[in-house]
Amino acid sequence: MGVPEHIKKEVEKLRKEIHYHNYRYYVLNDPVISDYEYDQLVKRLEELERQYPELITPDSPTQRIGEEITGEFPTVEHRIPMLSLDNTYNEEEVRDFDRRVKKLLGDEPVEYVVELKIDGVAVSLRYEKGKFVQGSTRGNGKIGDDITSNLKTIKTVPLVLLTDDPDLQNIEVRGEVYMPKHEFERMNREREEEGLPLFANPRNAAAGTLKLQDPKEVAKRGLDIFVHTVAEFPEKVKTHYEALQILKDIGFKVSPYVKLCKNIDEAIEYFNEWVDRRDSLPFEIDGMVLKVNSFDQQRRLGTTIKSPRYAIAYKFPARQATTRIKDIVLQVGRTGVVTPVAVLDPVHLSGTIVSRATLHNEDEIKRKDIRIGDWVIVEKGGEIIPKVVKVIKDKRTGEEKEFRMPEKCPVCGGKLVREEGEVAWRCINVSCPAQIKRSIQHFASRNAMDIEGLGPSLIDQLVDKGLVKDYGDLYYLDPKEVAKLERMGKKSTENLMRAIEKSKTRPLARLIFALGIRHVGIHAAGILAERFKSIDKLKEATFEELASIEGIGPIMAKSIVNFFREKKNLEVLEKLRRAGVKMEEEEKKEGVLAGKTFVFTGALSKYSRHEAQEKVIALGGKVSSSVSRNTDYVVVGENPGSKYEKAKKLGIKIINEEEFLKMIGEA
Ligand code: 1X8
Repeated sequence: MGVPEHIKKEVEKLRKEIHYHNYRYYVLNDPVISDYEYDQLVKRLEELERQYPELITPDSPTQRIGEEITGEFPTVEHRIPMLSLDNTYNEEEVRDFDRRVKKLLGDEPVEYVVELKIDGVAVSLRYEKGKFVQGSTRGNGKIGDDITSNLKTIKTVPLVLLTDDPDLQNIEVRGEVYMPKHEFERMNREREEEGLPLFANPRNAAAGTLKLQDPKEVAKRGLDIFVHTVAEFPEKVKTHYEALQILKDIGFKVSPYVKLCKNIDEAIEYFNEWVDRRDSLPFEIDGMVLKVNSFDQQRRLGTTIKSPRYAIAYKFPARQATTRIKDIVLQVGRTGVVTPVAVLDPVHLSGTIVSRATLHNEDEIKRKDIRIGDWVIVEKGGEIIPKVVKVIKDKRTGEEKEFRMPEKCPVCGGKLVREEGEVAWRCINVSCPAQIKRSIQHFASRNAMDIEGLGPSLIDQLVDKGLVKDYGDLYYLDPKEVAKLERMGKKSTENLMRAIEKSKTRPLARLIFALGIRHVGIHAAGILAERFKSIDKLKEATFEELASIEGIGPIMAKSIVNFFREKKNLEVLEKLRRAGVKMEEEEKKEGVLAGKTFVFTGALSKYSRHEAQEKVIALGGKVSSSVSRNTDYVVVGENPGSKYEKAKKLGIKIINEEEFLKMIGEA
């Protein structure tokens, strides 16, 4: 009886695919499917080859063990093969492993040690007479690269062992070299600045670094190692768990996250714990390793040519998957930043179903050439929202559509603006529902209109109940409606209404700040109030006029012009005016400190630094954070800083708190 024709076809197809993906991954360093999907293909092929051994050929991808050697280093023949672990992806496969183990051992109880599976590069370290003599990569499992000098640069690789035990002088240990996440990020930042290609992940970065022919450069890259195995342990050591303790005692870095489990249930429980914890580690792990604890049992279980029968890798759920982009939509954040988001054909990822992925911004879409209809690889990293890693261009049909950034906000219809030097498009309509809570919070905040009692939870209720649609509506609130809100009694409603009323007469500078024009802080608002004296004048100001004002500059000028160009913003301003909010500077107060620039240093007793600055601005003065020849007064409080010294040096007039209070008519 021969092998069914459709099986032969499937095997052939699988081999072709796997060869192709090997090439993409190892040669081009540009995979087009996720690791998980790749493993599934290999698994299926292995399964069919087990079922029909007559189909196995020497060139089947299953017959090649491990990676290629580089050819640039001397090679090392491993005295004891460096095996790889069988991967499992779900609880059932892990329980199958447990059943297999128990069956082979004649149903003895089995303890497991469960450890982190470090996502790095496997290495072997050989010690003779207690000294580090040779370090190598796995290579193909039998022969690897001699990378002794590179490994010596890793500070956690002991050069001499911390023991005199004669049984431990000549040992070979196995471990995983990795690059910590922060080192990876730092290195990629540097590479970006130098225009070098970036590493895709910390594992690739570690592998690339170990291949360098320049140990000095390797030393700079912050590699580290966890050691987890001794190739051959002396007879007297009976368990893997003990062995780990000994490794630690004689100078190796051993992962602290190791659990001795009485049975497979405990092992699975520990695995599950790490599914959620993994992101809290400073290095990447891609699963857990389960090992039979007893060395006697390990010996009896033995190994296959490829992997031990006493250990498996239990991999975390895939964090990458391939799917199709159905559409690209815009999401508006609380600050008005518009983020393009891919709407996906729903796909399983890390135990959840993902149907959206962030595309970051317009430039990223262009850079990755992402189009609607594209097949893509999505990945869930440490962040909550998955991202699109890359487009699988081979799958393009020609039907894909390029994405054009819309001109209008999808939430409110306001015109989107993109400022020079920024990647983000923004909606600058202060009444845009996506931003309204935040814009009201800002409007009511202490340095703006200072509406006491109007905090975040009340704003939430006002907006959610539809009582306000922008900050202008605050001045038209019906007290009867407000009193119905949660935690709002008669008294607190009265207080709120009074605070709102009181805010109508805030100085112009505060109102300008309160509007929430991007880049316009309280300091700039003071300059604008002094210069234009009313909202109407400010509204009429041209870009050139604004940009020429000292302390404003082109970015702010553009932002101000854009703000008053948005029709919806003008409508809100009209609401403020009709409600009686003061929209020009009062002549009488103004001028007391007009034209004078103040710098504060040290702590004042009556007001906070900020409040004192507010006073100056309200009285027409200016505030600066540093002393220069343009400074008129330096107000010195308790424990003044270097500004005091600078003021003395430049001969600027120095006054104390009392003199300052006199100046503003409060002493
Ligand atoms: C590979 C790994 C092992 C361990 C951690 N991370 C790995 N990548 C461990 O035992 N803690 S064991 C192993 C292997 O045997 N191929």
